Amino acid sequence: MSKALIVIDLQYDFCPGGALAVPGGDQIVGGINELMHGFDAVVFTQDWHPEGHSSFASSHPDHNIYDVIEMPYGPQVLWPEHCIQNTSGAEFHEDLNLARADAIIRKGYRSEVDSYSAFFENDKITPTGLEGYLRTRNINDLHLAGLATDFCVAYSAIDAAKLGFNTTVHTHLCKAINLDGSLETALLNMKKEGVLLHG
Ligand code: VGL
Ligand code: ZN
Repeated sequence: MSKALIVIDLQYDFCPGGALAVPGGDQIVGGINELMHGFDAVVFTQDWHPEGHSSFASSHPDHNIYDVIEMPYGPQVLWPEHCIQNTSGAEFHEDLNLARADAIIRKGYRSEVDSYSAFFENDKITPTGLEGYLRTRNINDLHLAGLATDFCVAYSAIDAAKLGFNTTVHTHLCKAINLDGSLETALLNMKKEGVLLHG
């Protein structure tokens, strides 16, 4: 049995100066590099949207950034355009130790569905393939860090716990967007699913 570190979306668009900047997003890079030492496997996720993605407010002329709309798969927050494929904003932070990546999972690449979780798209049924990757490598302990605590980290951690992985979120190595109390809700939901919060 092995343990993996999953580093969530440490990309320039989520760092200060980026299109969907998370306050302090760049401050956790060094700590995450340190944390990698103790793991059998390290996996990175990369938010990877095509231009005109349906999660962008710009794709919905009647709506504003941060509006919540009803999509065929459920409610969806509308974001500023971010992490567009092959742009500099979609690149990983240059200080991140990418050499340790055993695998990089891209997500959100289908125009019509967003994907917060590293395991399933927001329709909650389309898998990214990460579960199979981890299981075939005999990994049962997952540790998560990255951006953003209340969206991609929380959705990934909750799916991981539901899939039966022992799941820990390193909260001091995550930063939040915090829209309308989303951080508090995310922390509560993670605890409810049995996710260990390691502060
Ligand atoms: C994320 C909003 C939109 C995240 C990604 O990485 O938390 N949030 N796309
Ligand atoms: Zn996104």
